[in-house]
Amino acid sequence: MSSGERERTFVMVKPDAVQRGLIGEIVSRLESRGLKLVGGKLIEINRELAEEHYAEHSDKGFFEDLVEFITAGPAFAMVWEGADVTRQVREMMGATDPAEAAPGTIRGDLALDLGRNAIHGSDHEDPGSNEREIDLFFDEGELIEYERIDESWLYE
Ligand code: D4T
Repeated sequence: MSSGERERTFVMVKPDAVQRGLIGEIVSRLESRGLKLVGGKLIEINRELAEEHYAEHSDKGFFEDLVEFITAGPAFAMVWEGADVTRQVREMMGATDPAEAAPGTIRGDLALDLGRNAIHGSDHEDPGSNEREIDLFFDEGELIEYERIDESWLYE
């Protein structure tokens, strides 16, 4: 492997994008990049889980709307593996506010509004957030270790 350490990150298709039929589009982008899906499930996030996941925002004015939104319908939770994957997924997601997200990014192509921004990914600038979020949403037995057949063509 030539660049970056192989790691895992937590990614979630948010309820807006599930309702808009975008699970496949979002999974496809990550899959085509060469990232490896090691866990995935459709979930209904309850209030307790939402408050824990967004604990860092509990004192913000938008917190109540955020919790309401993320609990409003099913979300698709995933764990992806790859070189430098947490940062790479954040780059692919684009800016938090879709209005500011560059074309070509997931939010820049698929969303318009800050409160409906389609996707969540662990923060690469917050060390340990990927492992923390994976633990919050997945049991160890739900994650599968395997080799993708194209790995020797993806990594030098
Ligand atoms: P998430 O965590 O949802 O992937 O988004 P980001 O990591 O890109 O951004 P964030 O934690 O700063 O914000 C979490 C979530 O809150 C919504 N939000 C954010 C909002 O509704 N109003 C706001 O003013 C901000 C800053 C959008 C994402």
